Amino acid sequence: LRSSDSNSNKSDKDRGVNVQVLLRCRPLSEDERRVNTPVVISCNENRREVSAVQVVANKHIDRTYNFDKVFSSTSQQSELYDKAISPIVHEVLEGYNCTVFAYGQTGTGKTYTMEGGGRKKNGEFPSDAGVIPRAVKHIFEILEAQNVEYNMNVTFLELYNEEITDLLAPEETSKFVDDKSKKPIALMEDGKGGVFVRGLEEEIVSTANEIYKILEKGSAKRRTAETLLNKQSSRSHSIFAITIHIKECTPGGEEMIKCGKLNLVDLAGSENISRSGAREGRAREAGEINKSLLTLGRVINALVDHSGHVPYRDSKLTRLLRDSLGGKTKTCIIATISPSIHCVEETLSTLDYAHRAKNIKNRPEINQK
Ligand code: ADP
Ligand code: ZZD
Repeated sequence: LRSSDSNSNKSDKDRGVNVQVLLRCRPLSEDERRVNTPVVISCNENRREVSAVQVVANKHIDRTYNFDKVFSSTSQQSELYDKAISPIVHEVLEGYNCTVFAYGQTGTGKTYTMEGGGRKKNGEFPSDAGVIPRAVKHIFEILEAQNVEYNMNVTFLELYNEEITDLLAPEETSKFVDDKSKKPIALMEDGKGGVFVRGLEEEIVSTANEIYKILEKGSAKRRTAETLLNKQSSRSHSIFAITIHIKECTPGGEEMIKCGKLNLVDLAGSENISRSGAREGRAREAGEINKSLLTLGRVINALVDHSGHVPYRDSKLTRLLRDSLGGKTKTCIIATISPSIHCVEETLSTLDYAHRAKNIKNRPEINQK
């Protein structure tokens, strides 16, 4: 079910469009290769299949899953961007809201995929730049080629232990001074079934370089907060969002504003979430249950099973991204896995989770004024 002119196509609206689920397997690390770590994952990109071999009681159990796209361990950042994200950016510029989630166990490449490893040296675009810097670059390239009037703003936040940190907020001069001008961050209902983050810094931007500077600022703030508050970065979610308003003239000479928003979400590590939902035992005792990640799983289950109540309100992540899960946003999930035998249990859990998420249906709509 695909259509580029979804605006005039009723079937999308009636039946809904499935959340797109992609699978990416990272390569073995140098250390893993050095000790000859066995690989248990094989990807077939053309058949869009991934298989995991598990040895149980001396028997090889082979499990195969299908996804909308599969990226093997040799896949490059540019390839993932061109095949999976570039079409999404075009939809954002047509006026859709789109969300990309990275989901997977810690160490499987969520941040590598979303942000990338590269830093900008001598102004060159790093070849291992991830989805965020590539989307930023691409959006400006398209807008500049179109010669349209637009304005744009970005937000960047982190969610840790159900607390929101604004990664773009100016440095607090002192934690010990009661600064009346400091706006507290809070999630507010907008009265139309949505939520917004009150007090969140929205930076107005007009060039890709400005956004890179903002990313730099955000990353620095994230690192400081991690050190200062002893945060474990694998337990935080980060959301970078770009909102674009484009002014267009209809052939009849009327002015029209199209508005698209792109949410790029790097989720907390999934290792404490079991295949059935909550992980009992060790993780729970250690207080390692991530409420937002658990609720995300429950929301997905409720949507897929049509089991009535969908517990969006139970966590900040699902309140913030409610529209991406069964709403009017186009959503893509990138599930990341390791090829190593040592991760096979978590990998199967990720594959099951991601495969189930394929059944979520959204009803995307263009925002137009
Ligand atoms: P996560 O965010 O899921 O915890 P990271 O993005 O930090 O994982 O990745 C863990 C390590 O693996 C990093 O050193 C990263 O550079 C490397 N890595 C992840 N995915 C890839 C990939 N597709 N190609 C090359 N290196 C990768
Ligand atoms: N993953 C790196 C940042 C980190 O954890 O520090 S890579 C990209 C998206 C969101 C935030 C940062 C980046 C990143 C970067 C690196 C160094 C300084 C600022 C920003 C990046 C990577 C490639 C191109 C542009 C930005």
